[in-house]
Amino acid sequence: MKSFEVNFDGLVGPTHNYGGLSFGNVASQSNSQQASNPKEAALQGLEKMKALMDMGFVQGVLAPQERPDVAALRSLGFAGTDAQVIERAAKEAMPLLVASCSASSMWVANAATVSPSADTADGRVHFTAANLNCKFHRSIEHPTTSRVLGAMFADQQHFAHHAALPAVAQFGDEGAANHTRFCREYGEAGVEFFVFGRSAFDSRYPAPQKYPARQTLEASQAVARLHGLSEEGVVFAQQNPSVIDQGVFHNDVIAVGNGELLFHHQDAFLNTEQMLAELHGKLAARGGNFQSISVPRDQVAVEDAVRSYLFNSQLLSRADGSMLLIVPEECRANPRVWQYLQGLTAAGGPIREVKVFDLKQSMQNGGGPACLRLRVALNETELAAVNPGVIMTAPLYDTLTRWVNKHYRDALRESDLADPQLLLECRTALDELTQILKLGAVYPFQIN
Ligand code: SUG
Repeated sequence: MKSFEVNFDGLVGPTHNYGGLSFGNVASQSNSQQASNPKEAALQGLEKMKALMDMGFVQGVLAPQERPDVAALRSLGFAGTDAQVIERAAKEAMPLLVASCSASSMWVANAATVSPSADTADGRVHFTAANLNCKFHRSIEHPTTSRVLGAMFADQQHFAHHAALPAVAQFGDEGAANHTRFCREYGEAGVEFFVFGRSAFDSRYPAPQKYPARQTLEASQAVARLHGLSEEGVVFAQQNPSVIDQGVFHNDVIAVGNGELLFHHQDAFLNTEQMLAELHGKLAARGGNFQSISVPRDQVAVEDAVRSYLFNSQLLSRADGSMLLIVPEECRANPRVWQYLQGLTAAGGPIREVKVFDLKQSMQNGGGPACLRLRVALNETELAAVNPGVIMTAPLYDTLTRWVNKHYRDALRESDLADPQLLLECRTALDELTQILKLGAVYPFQIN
């Protein structure tokens, strides 16, 4: 049976703004308070989806969330009508209003961890929504994420959904941003690679000193158990705490994997040799030939990786078996990174082509091509069971482009977030979107 890796990209929501909300994420902190352009952000994302579809990849779309999140503000004690809740939060606690307006659900690599059916004990595709509990503005995403994923992957014969892990730092879980899967073919059993930043219960694992490690070993282990993965099909590895302290807040900022290949920075992990040997051995037992490309620090420093997002790229398999790397414009702007990429594609290795995309609106908040997509490996039968409304087609692209142009603003500043009209605009747009994507009622304003 044929199998595919489907990329579901997060559609940027109408409240995209630069709130400076993510301590440890260099771009988010340095672009705080700048005016954003939600319309441009959404169109840039749609263009990437369309380009991948045009190249022959199966592409899906994941809906944004209702913002401002009035219910989150109510849970913090702001009361009255929706407009009064927003007005009071703006007056008394602006950072909370900003957090409740974040369009951060666009970075769907953090929406969930997904295990394909070939790896799981019950032969279904498993999803665990990420609790994202390191940051308040992200911790409020998972209830709606679960409803949206449930509406996209509704068929219980093929899809199993798990609620987010307990909402405490000991089980901090950031979803697929710290998870990669190696395999020979997408439909065959593979090796799932979980990367954590610290351990909550075992002090033998070193932790970063300056910035938070968002993913714990215990969270990754819990997800592997929930999904029914076997011991032979998983590898757990620790991120190098010193790169977290240099702004690598998720592993997908310093490594990306696809098929049998791991493309990573030399300094990405702790105990790298041992980890590579384990990956090699476990994939070999599944008939695969694990390979890795380590980018040396004397060619690309960690700082260059963080600024350019070289590793936050999409590594895609082409029909001829070679691979294509989708990188952000910032890679071309960095001479060392660009030179490295020229050498990489000329070397005759597995990565033969690089394609550049302008994702500046998302990049300025620390979200590159890989952050914007959730990978779901599916066989033909499973793909046929996905809600067809969320699979990208040329007409859907046109409809979504018109929808963005109709509803989105082209500038948003912090002062605009207090405008109760923004909530109405957002709800009107999302109500229409659920009809376009055939999701049914998934937003709080539609179900309460
Ligand atoms: O969680 N930025 C996101 C970026 C997430 C990137 N995702 C992956 N690497 N997979 C984060 O730090 C910034 C929001 C603001 O500051 O307005 C933000 O949430």
